[in-house]
Amino acid sequence: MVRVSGSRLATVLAPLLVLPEPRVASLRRLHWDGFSERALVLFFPGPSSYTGEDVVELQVHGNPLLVRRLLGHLGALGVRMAQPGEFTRRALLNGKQGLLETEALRDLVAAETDTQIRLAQARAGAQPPWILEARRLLTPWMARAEAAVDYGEEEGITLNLEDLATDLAPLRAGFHVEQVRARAARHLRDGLRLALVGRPNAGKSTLFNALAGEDRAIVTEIPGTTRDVLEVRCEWRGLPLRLFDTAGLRDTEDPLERLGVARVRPVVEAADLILHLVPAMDDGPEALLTQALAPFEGKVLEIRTFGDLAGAAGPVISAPAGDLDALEAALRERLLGGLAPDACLGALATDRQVELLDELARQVDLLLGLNAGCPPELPASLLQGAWGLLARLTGEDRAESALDALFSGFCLGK
Ligand SMILES: Nc1nc2c(ncn2[C@@H]2O[C@H](COP(=O)(O)OP(=O)(O)OP(=O)(O)O)[C@@H](O)[C@H]2O)c(=O)[nH]1
Ligand SMILES: [Mg+2]
Repeated sequence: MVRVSGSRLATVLAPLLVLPEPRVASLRRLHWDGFSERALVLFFPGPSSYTGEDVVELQVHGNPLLVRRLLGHLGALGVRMAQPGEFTRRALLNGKQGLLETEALRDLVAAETDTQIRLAQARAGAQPPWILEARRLLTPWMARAEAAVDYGEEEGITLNLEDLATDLAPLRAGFHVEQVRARAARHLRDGLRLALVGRPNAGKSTLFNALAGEDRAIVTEIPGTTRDVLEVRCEWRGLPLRLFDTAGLRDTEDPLERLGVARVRPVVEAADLILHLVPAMDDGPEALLTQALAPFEGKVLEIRTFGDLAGAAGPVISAPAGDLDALEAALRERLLGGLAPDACLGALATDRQVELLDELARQVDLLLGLNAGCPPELPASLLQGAWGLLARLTGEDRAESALDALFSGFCLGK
């Protein structure tokens, strides 16, 4: 399918075809350079089109050479190739969709697992309701703060910070909920990077295969089976995973095994979470391993394998027996703030979004922590700041939109 967007479409394409009735699939014969191609043509007049401009779609036979020739002819007519994402960029600039939606569409195209598709789809719809709610709560307080700054002296208008704190408290609570959801959603969007480490025969490759749902790694009773680092991307119980199987860590003379052990370090460094597998019949983790993992303490999760053979304290699993509930619970706890993947539907998820949300929460925390005696300029600028961050989040950071909303339906009472 060849898609053309722009103004003056009818004029530019006139030598090739007469545009058909809008939004009706029509058969047309296209003639150029001695070719005669029957095409299905769709015309979407602006502004009711994806880009907001006139758009025409030409469905021709899927011969790459034929398509190249058609593109060449379009070029001769004055049409140029679109840059990557340019249709969507125009849609954004022409106000056909917001920035959040555009980011969600980008994620939808890049999604690799079912959960990632569902998360991106949920963000591609309407703006998150908490953003609307935040605007509704902030608007009157911005006006009151402005009034106190501008007319405080002569009119005796003051800002009641206690009322403000009571009124905006739900906002703070809401932001904090969204922060937890957004962190989890970001992890799911990127995929959880899990490194499996442990002594030889701890059951790393067995777990790797079980989570991947396929026999990717060699499993034997011989210690030191795995040497290379293996990576697989998969989704397990709704969790998009990037799994790394590694060589069992031990002091060894075997040169091949030493090479494998040396490769574990970068994997462990890049991981979101290091699963340290310790067989349940062992007294505990080996000193060598505890020492090697000490620098990564914050992201190490100790899991007891061989749960079918022996009991032990802490999360216990058995991949051969299909008993992995403890692992699922631990992953949710450690990486998703205790949330199930579905609980992240509609949450913000990109780095840009999460950073702005964090900044927003900081502003509101500062606002609610102000002392009763402070000058109104302080709350006024924090409120403006919060408003600006919301606008940056949604991509409408034009000053007018803030001002319009601010003064509509509000007067100074004079
Ligand atoms: N009963 C039982 N056997 C297990 C379990 N996990 C792994 N095994 C067995 O233990 C042996 C070693 O398992 P692997 O998965 O190869 O262990 P590994 O940690 O990858 O070992 P290396 O690659 O040598 O470091 C195999 O015979 C597995 O079938 C478990 O939870 N219960
Ligand atoms: Mg192995």
